[in-house]
Amino acid sequence: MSSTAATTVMERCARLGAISEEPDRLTRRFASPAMQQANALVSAWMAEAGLAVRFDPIGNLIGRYEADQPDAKTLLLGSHLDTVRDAGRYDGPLGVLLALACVAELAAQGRRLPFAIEVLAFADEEGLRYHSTYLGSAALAGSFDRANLALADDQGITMAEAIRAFGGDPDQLEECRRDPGELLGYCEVHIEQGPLLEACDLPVGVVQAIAGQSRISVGFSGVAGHAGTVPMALRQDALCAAAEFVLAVEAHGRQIAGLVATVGQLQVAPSASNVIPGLTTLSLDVRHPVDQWRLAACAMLHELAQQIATARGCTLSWLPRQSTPAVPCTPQLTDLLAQAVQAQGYRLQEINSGAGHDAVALAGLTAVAMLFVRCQGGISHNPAESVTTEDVAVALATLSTFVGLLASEVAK
Ligand code: HGY
Ligand code: MN
Ligand code: MN
Repeated sequence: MSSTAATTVMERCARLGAISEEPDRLTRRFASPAMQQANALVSAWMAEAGLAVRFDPIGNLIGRYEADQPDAKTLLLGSHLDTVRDAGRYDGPLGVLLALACVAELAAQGRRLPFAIEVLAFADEEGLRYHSTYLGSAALAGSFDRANLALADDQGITMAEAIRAFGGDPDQLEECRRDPGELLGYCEVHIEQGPLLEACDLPVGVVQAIAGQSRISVGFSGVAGHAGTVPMALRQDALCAAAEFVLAVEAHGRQIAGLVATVGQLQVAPSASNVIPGLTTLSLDVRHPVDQWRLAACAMLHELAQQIATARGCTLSWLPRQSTPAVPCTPQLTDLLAQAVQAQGYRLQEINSGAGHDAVALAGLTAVAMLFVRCQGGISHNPAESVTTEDVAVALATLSTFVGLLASEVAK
């Protein structure tokens, strides 16, 4: 089963990878027309496999496969369909399509389990459009922050407007929330986005914990001026302040073991070659497996930013956008996943995830487990992201074995 199905998963990742907001690279943001197209394609594949398909008010796509009995609990599988800018085609979609392939196989065999399975295609994990993240999974977990609805994107469209335009309903987000009593747990398959499995020469690994992350919007406001007439000593150059801060972020990240700190976005205004920049806005992303180290690093960087701004006659704006704690995966579920890996004949490699995943939001609702798939060079958030069909086949066989082990547990 797995190799043919794995080939289908790869073909479908390629087809989804061609659905983008931009002509020459893969970018698919929350509640965008490209997400509509992707949802239409995946919901057709879900229906073809015999799943009952629906959308919830925030735009999550959900395919349900009923149990062998009414009132049975539900196992959630899946991942996200949104992407970063200039993305690879596997971060998110691989987990959705692999989960669908697993359920499609059960349906093709006419097998019903002592639990229902829902394949979830989450609406927003990356947070590209609104700089928050886990919007879809947080709504399903009941932890969605309604203040997000007022956030505006780069075009000034609020999240509430975007949800309505997408066909969702921001006033009904409560309906997305799932009852934990109805759930067995959530299992997500995702590319590793790191080098460990390749270094261990293993196709898959089992995630033990997911690092916490903080996202902050930082701004330096100085004085725009004439590049030809303002002496260097009299400048309040917002870009020089930002540049000094970016290097301070890198230096701090290098100093603290386990810490990663990144400035991924930087806008300059008014952005003219003969004008001293008056305003810079930048994104700060800080992560660590231990929350107090992450929070201490954010506090330290905030202080550093203020010192730099003061020394350069600039004012600082510091707007925390997100702070999600580190999340351990659930041992009971993870143990079954570990058994499923070993049943494929591979030794068990435990991994901590530096990347965030929808499992972080779901951990507030139900038991969670994650299976990582080797990706070449650990490259991700990059169009060069790649996996092999053979490794996808191992991941698919592992997920199917995991579902079978869980069914045996539930049937006891
Ligand atoms: O940024 C992350 O860790 C994830 O890809 N959203
Ligand atoms: Mn992802
Ligand atoms: Mn990602």
